[in-house]
Amino acid sequence: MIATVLCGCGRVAFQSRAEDANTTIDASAYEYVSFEAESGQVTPKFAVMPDPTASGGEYVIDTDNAGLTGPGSLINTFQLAVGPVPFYLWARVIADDSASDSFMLSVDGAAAIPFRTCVYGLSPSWQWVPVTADCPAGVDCCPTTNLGYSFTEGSHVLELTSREGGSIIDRIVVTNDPDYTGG
Ligand SMILES: [Ca+2]
Ligand SMILES: [Ca+2]
Repeated sequence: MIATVLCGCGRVAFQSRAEDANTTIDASAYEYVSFEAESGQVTPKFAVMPDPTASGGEYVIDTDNAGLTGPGSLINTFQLAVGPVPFYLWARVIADDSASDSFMLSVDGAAAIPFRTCVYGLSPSWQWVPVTADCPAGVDCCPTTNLGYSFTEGSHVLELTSREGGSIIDRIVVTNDPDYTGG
């Protein structure tokens, strides 16, 4: 937009390009690491399912009807180029039933916490949701604070295990952009 205002003067136009370059540098201060859930290590009763509406044409579902403490897992490993700074975890999910809208999530081997994919409510459509602080006792779905993880530069591991059978995850984003909303 600056280039349009200053159009007609080669020297100023050059400066505007420099400003654009600076803007790009500022934007790139945020890191976005994005990967398919199904690119991870899938152990039954977690399973990969084909779906033309899923990112990459597939998603991962916990097919264990028993839910909590059931067998199976999804393990995704990712690399970060910066840190330690607060990072946020986001996932593309379908949460269309209160009985199939959560996993247990362990980050870098820490104690597992509930990851409620219904944080923005139930919907039959794909939606992006953050990993958030847990809801009050007895509340299944609620918008709460996005959890920040002070990840160091290098390799990290996300492990999902069963909490509610039928829960679905398609794609994962790890970012230090606090204004990120998915996609
Ligand atoms: Ca639930
Ligand atoms: Ca996918």
